[in-house]
Amino acid sequence: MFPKKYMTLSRHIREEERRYPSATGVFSNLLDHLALAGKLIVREVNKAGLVDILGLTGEMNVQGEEVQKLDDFAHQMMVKMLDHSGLLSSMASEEVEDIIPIPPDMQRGPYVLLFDPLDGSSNIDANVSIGTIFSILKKVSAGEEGVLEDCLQPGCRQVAAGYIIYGSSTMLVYTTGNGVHGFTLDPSVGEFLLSHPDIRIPKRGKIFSVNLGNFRRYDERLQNYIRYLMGEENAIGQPYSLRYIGSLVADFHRNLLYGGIFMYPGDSKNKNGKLRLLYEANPLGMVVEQAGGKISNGWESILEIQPRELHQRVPLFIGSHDDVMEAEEFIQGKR
Ligand code: P6P
Repeated sequence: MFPKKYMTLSRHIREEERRYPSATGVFSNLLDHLALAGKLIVREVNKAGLVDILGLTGEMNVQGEEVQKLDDFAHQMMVKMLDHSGLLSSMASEEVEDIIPIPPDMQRGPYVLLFDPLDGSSNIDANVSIGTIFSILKKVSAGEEGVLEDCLQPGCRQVAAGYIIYGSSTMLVYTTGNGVHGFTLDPSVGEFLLSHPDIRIPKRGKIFSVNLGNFRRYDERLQNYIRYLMGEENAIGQPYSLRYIGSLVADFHRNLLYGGIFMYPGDSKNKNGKLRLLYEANPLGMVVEQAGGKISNGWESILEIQPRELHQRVPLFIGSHDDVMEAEEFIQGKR
């Protein structure tokens, strides 16, 4: 049976472009290239258990972590798919310390791409869902070459953002500022098909996601908030369920669809937590706000933060609007 509305990602992007006469096809092409990179990455992720691509390359990335081969592959794939697209003036990746210039013999474009090529990579060997997160900005510096200044823009300046989750199915979720749309990969035809139009996150959830192993390091106000969620005097009159996969894209995606709050707070050991501002918090923040949710560092919207460096970390509270509001009230001593 031929589906009534066989809406592919490419067609959806172009229909979005048509709604905004000032838009150019350049932007559609950028998302097409990202989707292709995602298809090539998932092909390796899906067979990772079958070929000897698992294990460590023995190299270290800028985070001082051993690089898993799939991480490296995903990073290389993103660069190779995008650097000759003629759409970018520069890129930045979790895997590389400095910005990634466009090769001199390749055409530049007006956009900047920041990405985490394979978030959750520590879960690869356990076959847990992992993902690619991307953030797109417009170049702001003068001259043709992309520079660091182009990457260090607040999240509210993003023109698009999203992620590809490699789970029981492969989904691409993106926003260009006109709602959030989810596409599921049909491997039989190699197309991302619109499966979740206009995703809206519930105003309040019943799930909280945090690594309670760090509880002792949290400050007292945050500990009180978590106790409140686990009690029966909270807004839903029953304990919230704890769901924590340990893979940001997977935890975020579940909460986006079901509602809830994901937290990676700062603590007595790491005051800014673990997650990255530019290519983890900001893109997911644009998605969650477009879906009616909220993102915060406990005190302000993360999307207003002026970045100082590519890999800076930020305490992260993200998800249902009322849950994140409540977390802020506890953290700010108003509860
Ligand atoms: P922890 C995965 O390594 C990751 O970067 C995110 O995907 C995830 O949310 C977080 O770290 C989990 O960190 O300290 O709870 O294991």
